[in-house]
Amino acid sequence: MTAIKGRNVVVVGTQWGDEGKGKLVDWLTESAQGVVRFQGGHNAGHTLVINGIKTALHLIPSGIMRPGIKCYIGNGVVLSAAKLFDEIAGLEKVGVELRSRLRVSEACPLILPFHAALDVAREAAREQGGVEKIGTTGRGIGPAYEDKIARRALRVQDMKFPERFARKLRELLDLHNHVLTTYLNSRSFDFGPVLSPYMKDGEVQFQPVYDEAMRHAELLRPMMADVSRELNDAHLNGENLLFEGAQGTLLDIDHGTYPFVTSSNCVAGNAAAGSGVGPGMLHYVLGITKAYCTRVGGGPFPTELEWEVEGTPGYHMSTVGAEKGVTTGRSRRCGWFDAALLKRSAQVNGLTGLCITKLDVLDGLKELKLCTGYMLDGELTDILPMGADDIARCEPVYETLEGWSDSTVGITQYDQLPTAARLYLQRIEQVTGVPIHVVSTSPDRDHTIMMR
Ligand code: 2SA
Ligand code: MG
Repeated sequence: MTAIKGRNVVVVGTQWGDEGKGKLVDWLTESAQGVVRFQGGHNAGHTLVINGIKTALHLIPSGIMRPGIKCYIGNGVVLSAAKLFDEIAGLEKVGVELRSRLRVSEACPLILPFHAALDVAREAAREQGGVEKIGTTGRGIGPAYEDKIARRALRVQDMKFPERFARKLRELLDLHNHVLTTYLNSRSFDFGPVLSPYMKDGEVQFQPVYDEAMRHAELLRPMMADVSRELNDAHLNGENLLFEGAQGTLLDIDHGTYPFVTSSNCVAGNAAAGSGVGPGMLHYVLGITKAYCTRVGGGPFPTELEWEVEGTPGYHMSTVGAEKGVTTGRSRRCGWFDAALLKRSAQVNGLTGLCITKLDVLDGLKELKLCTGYMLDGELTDILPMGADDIARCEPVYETLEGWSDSTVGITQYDQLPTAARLYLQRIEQVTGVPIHVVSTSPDRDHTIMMR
């Protein structure tokens, strides 16, 4: 697999997240010395199965499960120190030694307790106002990025200077308490456990937020780093780096189904900006693509199927594929493979190759549909249009392909796949114009087909 291994690789999700990036990142770390997260926060959820043991990661790069690999949290990530230390504690409990291997950019904006409250309040306000919810994970991701873009965020580096931290926190609380009080007064809304430890007299209090942050600051200090410099040095030393995308291309703030998106750029180009390296350091872009489509949260999904009714193909995908969110446990919506969507993804990421995951979930379906384009305003288009409003008006155009009844679980050789499965994969390559380099036939690390 020299086409992928031996160079700096970016791994991105090409649909709405949950394509199985974690397994591939973990597998690719065999030949990498460093794994880098460059966007998102603890809204991500990667499941890894190693030696039959399931581990869920949210914030820490998947490479952490392999001894000796360095893991970097780049400047593009919004960091909840509280969640980071929860995750560290969980990993240490199962014997993963990591503190000396984890490097956190000093330029990461912080997610503080009131960000989650604002996130939850905004969603509730949408619902009460009769507007479709975004379906966020409620982790405070959007409000934290808002503070970053508005140039008022507290960053990891501020934690090193208590007075500076206190001054900036007071300014931030002035603003956000005003917003939160408005939400509280204008609607019967209960922030419940999200904020209760920090609230008094209807306001978020400075002291508990500050005290907690300072406790975390001390723990975080040994991991604080100039990640940009360390990555550039690692590259000069001939190390291979793996950039691990979170969420998926259609959740990208610019290129996704806006406004039903997350608040960061999930596309491959952000691996550079979100970690502090130049685009010339990114050599190969692997697009992880589920053999069908899923989405959690609101927003348009052209090939969505009925997935709650027993006996339907959507129900088959949902149950056989165990389609539940790793972070929030929400059920994922399911639908047919959308090659026109993948075409958009291939374009905005500059994909070098595809990895098709969960092919085995389709075992046993009599026939499969594959979306090759849409009818929009009476015209045929072969690529997903931009933004939720136009995407919601698309009528998918399908081709029907034969399914297969044999099990593909655990197959590691391409020529052992049923003929119909091979034809399905070939058709995906033809329509999208991107070669398939890897096929995954179960969550297990070893159940992987290398194409070239
Ligand atoms: P947010 O919280 O502001 O990022 O939510 C905005 C939209 O982004 C979607 N989103 C996700 N979609 C799929 N997987 C995600 N991570 C978890 C996982 C999700 C989970 O990997 O399983 O456990 O529920 C993720 N994170 C954000 C979200 O659904 C909104 O549509
Ligand atoms: Mg996930």
